Amino acid sequence: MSDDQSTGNHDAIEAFASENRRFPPSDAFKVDALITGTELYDEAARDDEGFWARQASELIHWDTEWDTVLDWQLPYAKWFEGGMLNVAYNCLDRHVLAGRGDKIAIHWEGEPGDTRTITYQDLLDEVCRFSNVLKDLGVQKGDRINIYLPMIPEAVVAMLACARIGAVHSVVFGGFSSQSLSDRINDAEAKVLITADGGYRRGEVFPLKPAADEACETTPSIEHVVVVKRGGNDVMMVEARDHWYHELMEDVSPDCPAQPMEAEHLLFLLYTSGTTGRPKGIMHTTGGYLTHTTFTHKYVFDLQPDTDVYWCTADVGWITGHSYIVYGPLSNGCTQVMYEGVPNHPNNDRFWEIVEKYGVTIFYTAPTAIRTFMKWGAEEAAKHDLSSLRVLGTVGEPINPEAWMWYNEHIGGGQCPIVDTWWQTETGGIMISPIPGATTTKPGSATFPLPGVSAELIDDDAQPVPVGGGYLTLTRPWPGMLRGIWGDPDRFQETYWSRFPGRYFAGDGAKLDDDGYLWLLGRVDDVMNVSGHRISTTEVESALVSHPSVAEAAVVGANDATTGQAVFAYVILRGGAETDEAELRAHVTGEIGAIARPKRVFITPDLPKTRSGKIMRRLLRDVAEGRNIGDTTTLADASIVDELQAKASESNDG
Ligand code: 7RM
Repeated sequence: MSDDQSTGNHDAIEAFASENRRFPPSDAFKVDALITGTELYDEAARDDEGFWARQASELIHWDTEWDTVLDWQLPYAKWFEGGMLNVAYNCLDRHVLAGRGDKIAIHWEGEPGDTRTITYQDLLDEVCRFSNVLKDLGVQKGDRINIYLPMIPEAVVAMLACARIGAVHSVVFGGFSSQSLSDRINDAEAKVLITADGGYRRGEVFPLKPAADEACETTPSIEHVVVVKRGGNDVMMVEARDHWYHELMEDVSPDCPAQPMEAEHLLFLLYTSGTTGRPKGIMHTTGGYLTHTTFTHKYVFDLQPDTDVYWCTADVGWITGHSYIVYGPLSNGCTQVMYEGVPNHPNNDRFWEIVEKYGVTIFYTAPTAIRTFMKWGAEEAAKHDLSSLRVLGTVGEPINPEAWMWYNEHIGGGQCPIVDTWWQTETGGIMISPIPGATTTKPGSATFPLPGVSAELIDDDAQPVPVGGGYLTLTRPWPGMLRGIWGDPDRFQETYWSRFPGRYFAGDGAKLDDDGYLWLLGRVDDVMNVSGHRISTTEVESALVSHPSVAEAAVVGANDATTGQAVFAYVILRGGAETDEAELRAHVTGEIGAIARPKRVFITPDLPKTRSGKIMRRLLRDVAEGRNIGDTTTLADASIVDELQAKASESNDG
């Protein structure tokens, strides 16, 4: 810990760890890189609106030019008003019209090993037909459509068909329960539900249609259910309400011209769970969102459209799937891989087999996946030729420096820049990230705001923090920003704009180091207070993961009579590795200092995670404080909490 970091009186979070390894872009990478200098940053710093306007006109096809770039009535932004465009046209038609209809849009790989190769022409035809199907079912511009599908190409088709006709999609991740689905349908008052019989996961068919049926018992707005056949499992079809996708698609016209939409036309709702109460329907609109996702997908991944094979491992049910499987990549006309299943079916090397098979060049995944690969051991990746890879990305949580180093060495072969991309469902697209040909990276830092993004770290009194810990805020509107919460303007104002007037704040802590690099420190609710020190769970977790035996760690602050809170750690070991509680406590003391030494360290086979893979520290806090666990509905595997509770009580007795 350096002394200069304790000088601020209002440090929201104290910053402890320091990381001095640096990775400048290699000369070999810079030769063909899109950006190697500061030109975009300089341009945007002079005039951010002008910068975004240039991106919008260069990257997007507009049927009608806009009149005003930005109308900013805090907290409501309107981008490119007066402009008209169609998102599906930008993702499909324009590539086909430019002679790239035979280019592969999607190499789809089913979990059982079946594959589909889909060109831009194929995708356009399928989207046009399904647009006509929706119209025949009575869907009109502005109507809400729910999508509850596995990771199959029809999910992309359904989203783009909605965009083509101006319907608003609301995708619900296939792992959510019927209750979550019906809550989301009812909040949006959706008219049509698009689902499947089932999909493949871990070698088995997981049924979706029964959950959809159950949801529809309490969703009066649903008029039609369209069912894609994928799992082959038996399903019940309700007369007049339910229709097979393949039957509807049989005799429908493939002709459906794209209708231009207003730049601020609602493109989709995506529900995200708040800290309390019911989920929020985050609203994203057309022109700004497409500009933001197209720009960031191109420059953050240094996209070379003629040669790259891009793979984002997210599910389309999350914002990462929306922005970086569907809209950004297809708008940029690139070739991508889409995979249906889990990373360990049939074996732990499935991802690396896919990278080798398709020659993936850009790979984008989550820290939780990387830490799982660490646990499985580097030999899984070593079984395959990964030399096609040239850019690696991460998103979803802070990446611990040692997980970053492992990714760099064992997946990137020491050759690939890593882009650690910070953003949120609410931001629509990437906000803070390296640009791979231009930015010297440090393991664990998301580095700097992208050109056109204004981020500022502040303390409790909203004073800027030049060095050290603080709250991450955004001070200027950006094109992909959320336009509100569906049906709840007060909650929009309250959640994001009230804590620091005039600024957007969605709950993350961060620190700035002496070189101006940003380090995300997790949600501010996850900050611990030990003897009056505000310690980030992320930093203690990273200290634990820097021990050679540790693959993954989750840290929480639990009530403690003497220190206010005490540090409790839950640790997953790397395959075959051994260590014990005393050694790990000592290791944290060595890395950070005695102030962060865990009171207890529990070695566990698993950790409670949300369905999108984020560690649920709230549940661990409940376990550590001996409370019974209440709501586990958003948990991926609820049984792990029971195991941890058993472990906690055993060790307390002993
Ligand atoms: C894209 C996505 C948003 C929250 C966000 C952070 C955390 C995401 C990073 C990260 C550190 C990153 N949308 N987060 N990316 N933290 N470094 N690169 O994940 O709405 O589901 O979550 O995720 O806390 O606020 S999200």
